[in-house]
Amino acid sequence: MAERTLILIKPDAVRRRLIGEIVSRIEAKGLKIIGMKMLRFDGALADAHYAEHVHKDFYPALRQFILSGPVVAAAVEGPDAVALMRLMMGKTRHTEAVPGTIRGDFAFSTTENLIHGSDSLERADIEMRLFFREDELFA
Ligand code: DAT
Ligand code: MG
Repeated sequence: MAERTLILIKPDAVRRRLIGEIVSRIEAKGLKIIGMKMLRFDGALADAHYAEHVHKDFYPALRQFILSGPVVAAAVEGPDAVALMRLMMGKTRHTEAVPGTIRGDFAFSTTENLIHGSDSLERADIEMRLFFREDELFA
């Protein structure tokens, strides 16, 4: 089933010149980028995007990191896009992300782990609306 998922190329990946590498992998997999923008988070967007994490002990570090520089937001569409992007991202912790995945190949920190991808269709729908208006998507 064709799905849409929200991807963020996080501030560390932008700083490390990995935008192209990550976009290449998404396109090489056959997924389609239907929206893309560079932006900087503000506190309100961080708290909305990471609503499930705001009360956790690691949230202050995560919030500081996501505010630390621009990100690239991408709307990605294709069959099973949510699961495929999670697979390509690799596990959250840098010590568990397998080589061949984006985090497995490039991440050396759990906080600074290069990429965000929605973890369910429900979250994808919510997160997509945080970053894109319908007229910014080109299906
Ligand atoms: P994911 O980004 O793989 O969906 P998540 O939603 O559980 O992971 O957490 C969001 C981000 O928060 C994650 O990319 C990095 C950070 N994070 C998660 N668990 C953490 C932990 N135990 N220590 C430090 N940072 C953590
Ligand atoms: Mg998550």
